Amino acid sequence: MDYFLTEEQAMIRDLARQIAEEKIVPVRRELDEKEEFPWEIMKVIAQSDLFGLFIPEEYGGLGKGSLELCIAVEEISRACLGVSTTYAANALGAYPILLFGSEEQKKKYLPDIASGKRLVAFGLTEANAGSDAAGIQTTAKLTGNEYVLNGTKQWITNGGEAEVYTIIALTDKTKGPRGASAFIVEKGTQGFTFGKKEEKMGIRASSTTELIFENCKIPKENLIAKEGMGFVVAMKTLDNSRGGVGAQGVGVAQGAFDEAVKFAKQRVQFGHPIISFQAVQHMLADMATDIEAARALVYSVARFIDSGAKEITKESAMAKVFATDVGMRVTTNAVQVMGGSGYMREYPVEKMMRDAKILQIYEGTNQIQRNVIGQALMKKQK
Ligand code: COS
Repeated sequence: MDYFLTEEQAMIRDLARQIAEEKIVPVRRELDEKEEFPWEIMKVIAQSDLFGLFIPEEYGGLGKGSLELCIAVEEISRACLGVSTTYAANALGAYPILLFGSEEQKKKYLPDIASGKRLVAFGLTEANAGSDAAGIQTTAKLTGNEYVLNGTKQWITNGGEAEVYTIIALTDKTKGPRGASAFIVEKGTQGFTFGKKEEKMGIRASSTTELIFENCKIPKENLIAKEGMGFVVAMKTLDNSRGGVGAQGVGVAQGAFDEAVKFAKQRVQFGHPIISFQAVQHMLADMATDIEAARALVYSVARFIDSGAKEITKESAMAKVFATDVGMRVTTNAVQVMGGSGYMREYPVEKMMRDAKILQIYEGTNQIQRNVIGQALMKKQK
């Protein structure tokens, strides 16, 4: 399918594909087995300027948008979702500053994020606040010129490895979601430590840790936007990043599909390559159609976001839910097409299937995405 990418967008795709094939594919199995953070690959991505894709030129980025980011995420995801999670979560962490930061905050943080010098992480989730994001308990109390943070964030992607953290905490416990505020916290700040590194089913190259705040004092200038805007900052951040999770679904599905087709052409049973059997052809046909539909939706939503549309909540939820369900379905069927070989670690599809599962869970479960779409439909009818 021709998605009518500009010359520049095609160049970004080719560059990300080259990095994926040359630098990620050869090491993905080892990174998965050793649960090793992909620093070497992050350096290559930084040298290629891909961290700055969505950051405006005035802050050292390339001044591109969601579509370019989705294209890069998709290509990296084709090779390894663990690596692409690290890359995409960096954008997630940067969005609160990009969308709501003051001029000073943007000047201070975005150039280093664009160059890949400093990784970012987004801290919303807590032990008792996952789908119910408004249920957070971490507090931030203004004392003189400082906010004092107390609480623990859980399952934070890039935890421990990132230098900069955008954190949602309560400045007024009595106000529910309207009592939340967003902050920038730097690694190394006194009272800010990391808990255990999680051992995961998939995306094992990525780092997932707790963030622990114990009387952690940060300058009051590190408040993003205004007190009480934290929940909106978080929701708008997720609105902008969920399309990227959809792109991860497209990428991992494409990666698994390519392996399944290659295998089905080579594997001979009953005297014929298994791709000649209609049962296998039908599975591959559904997989190919799913992938194209998911890519078309993800690119359309990214273009919609880049057009400057204000209301993107429903559409980004649709891209996330559809493309990540495709990611799970296609990787599972790739294992099925490849049979016993697909189940073995010698082939990459078992890892892709393990990795794909998280896409239906993080940045809002796919059940929550359907709630978000449903709520938007209800509002429209009023
Ligand atoms: N953009 C702007 N504002 C939004 C918004 C959005 N996308 N979604 C909600 N809000 C606002 C609402 O308008 C409401 O504001 P008012 O109080 O001024 O009316 C406020 O935020 C609370 O919204 P709501 O009542 O809908 O909140 P709920 O607690 O019912 O939950 C969902 C809303 C389910 C959408 C939200 O909690 C969610 O997305 N959960 C999943 C979170 C997630 O992705 N977790 C993964 C960890 S982050 S990587």
